[in-house]
Amino acid sequence: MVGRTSTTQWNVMDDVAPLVSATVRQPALVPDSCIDAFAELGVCYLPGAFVDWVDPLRAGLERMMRTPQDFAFPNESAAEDEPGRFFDAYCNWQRVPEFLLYTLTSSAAAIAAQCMQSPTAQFFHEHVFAKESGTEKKTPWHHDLPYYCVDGRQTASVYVALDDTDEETAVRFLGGSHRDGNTYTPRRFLSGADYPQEDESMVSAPSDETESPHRVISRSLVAGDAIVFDFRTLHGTTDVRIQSRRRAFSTRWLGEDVRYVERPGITSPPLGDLGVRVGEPMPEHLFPTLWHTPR
Ligand SMILES: O=C(O)CCC(=O)C(=O)O
Repeated sequence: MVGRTSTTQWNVMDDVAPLVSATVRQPALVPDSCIDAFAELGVCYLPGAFVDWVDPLRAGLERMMRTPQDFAFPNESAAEDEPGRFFDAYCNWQRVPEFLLYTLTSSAAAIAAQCMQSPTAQFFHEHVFAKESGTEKKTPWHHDLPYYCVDGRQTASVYVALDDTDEETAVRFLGGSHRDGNTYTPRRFLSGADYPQEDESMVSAPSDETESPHRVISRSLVAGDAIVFDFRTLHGTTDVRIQSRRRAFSTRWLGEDVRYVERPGITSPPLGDLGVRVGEPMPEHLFPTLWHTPR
């Protein structure tokens, strides 16, 4: 079965505040060079930042991949006649103990706040990706912001490689695309096609990196390396065959200026019933602020 197969309820807890106040996040000091690259290019690399988290995050992901129907928003994006497996799923952080622990105690929140240059980092959700050995399916070029029911300039994904990944098959970025003023139409991972056009102001992302005026940024990764990127930075992959499975765990963070928006199409995740009004911050009981920069 391909595409989004089934989903369970994502918000298992009514209010995450008690868990947040009972836990402490690890601090981190992001080098200025990384903060500058994030501002300039929309992406920066933190080698080895999450080495200690590789095993627990792999264990959580492994369970999801075995029984995807028990988890929220699972997708299979390699078609039945295509080799390999391209799995992704999101909004399972309340359900998978390893993901919950990482979210509430790791330095991801501190790293996101510094890269976004925001005094706070509010947690949006997590997203896992796995391509099995033999997969040729590319991740289509896209940026994340228009998939989401939020808008703002201070956003960051903290993407942790869970396997060593060569440069040809690692996720790659179009440097500076977060500042080009365009909003790119969301794209389906299975077909690579744009969502039906419901917002006239959006433009189609390049289908190939050679079509873009922006510089391609790509690196090989070692398990535990982190990439931090803006929700507006275009990213994707090649269709080079994956030689050994490559998995990743990404958390999505909102800075101080981010607010709830309604989009003409369906958002991912589809969060239409939050009781929040356009222009308000995302509700804390479900999307907790996990970092306040000490004064
Ligand atoms: O790992 C990949 O191929 C895709 C990652 C991605 O699209 C994301 O983190 O938003």
